[in-house]
Amino acid sequence: MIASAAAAVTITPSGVNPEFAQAVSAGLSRKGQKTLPASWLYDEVGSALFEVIAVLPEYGLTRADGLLLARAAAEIVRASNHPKLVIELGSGTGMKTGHILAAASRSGPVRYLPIDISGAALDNCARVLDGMEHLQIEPVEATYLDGVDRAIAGRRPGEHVLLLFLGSTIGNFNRTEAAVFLRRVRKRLQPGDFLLLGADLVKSRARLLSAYDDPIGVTAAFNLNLLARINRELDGRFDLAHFAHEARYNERHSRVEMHLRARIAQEVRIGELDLCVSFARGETIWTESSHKFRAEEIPRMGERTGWSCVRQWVDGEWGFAETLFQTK
Ligand code: AVI
Repeated sequence: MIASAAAAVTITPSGVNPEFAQAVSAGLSRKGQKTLPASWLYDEVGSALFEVIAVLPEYGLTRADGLLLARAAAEIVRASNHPKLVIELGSGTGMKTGHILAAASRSGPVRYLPIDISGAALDNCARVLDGMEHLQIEPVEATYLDGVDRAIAGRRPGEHVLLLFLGSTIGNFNRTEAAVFLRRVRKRLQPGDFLLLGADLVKSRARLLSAYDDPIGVTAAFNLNLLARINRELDGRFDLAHFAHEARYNERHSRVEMHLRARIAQEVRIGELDLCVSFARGETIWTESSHKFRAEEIPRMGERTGWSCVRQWVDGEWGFAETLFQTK
């Protein structure tokens, strides 16, 4: 059963999302390294491209996450005391979560509240899971923390929460931001609630670089779509042929960085921002970081932010971990 969703994004009369406009203006006006926040990679086109990335042979992350969840679902549900309220940060396609929900609803009704800023992603997720027996789906269209507040507000007496944060989205925060985020999530929950955190593990540079710079160019399109989105939504004049996708492995920070490199010196006008941005040849816009973890680092990160580690499941083939935490 699918319950209602509410809009979260404010659009001005000109059709411009002011938060996107502000992020682009701030990131491209910076002195030094230009940046664009990774969260803006996911418009309708970007989300569709990410779904293709997830099935590329070179990008094992999503497959490893799904396989681990399929294998460990019954254990996860048992170790989290058979939750009746499952909340997910990001709705994904609902496929991976289906394993957990199927195991949880085996012993009776379960309410599932996926939280996503994208109404389209929530619709897809609901479509994939609709019809599962004993499952009530209540999508929440919101940013993560606002969504948790709203989801928790509807908690029924005696219900404890299993909060899912899968797919290594935690890796798209830097390590400090990740700790702040985990602490903020913890503050919203109660003793006896659980968090299942999926995180990609450190692996060879070669493996990581081919995952983030695949030979058929899907990840390049995913990255370049951010400039195309600026053209579409903010009357930008980026010539995409003048930028190249670049994936770098930063060993010191154990992270893959995505950049867009200017192939030539150029000036780009963005009409809605009344802004002209200059690029030197070779200069980059840093669009995303994907941090990679050592398995033993993840329980420590939780312990420092108000969580106790209950158990960890590791996929050794690709290198991915699901870690179950309980509130301290
Ligand atoms: C969503 N996130 C965990 C993906 C990642 O691996 O950081 C996004 C992605 N970027 C490039 N490829 C996939």
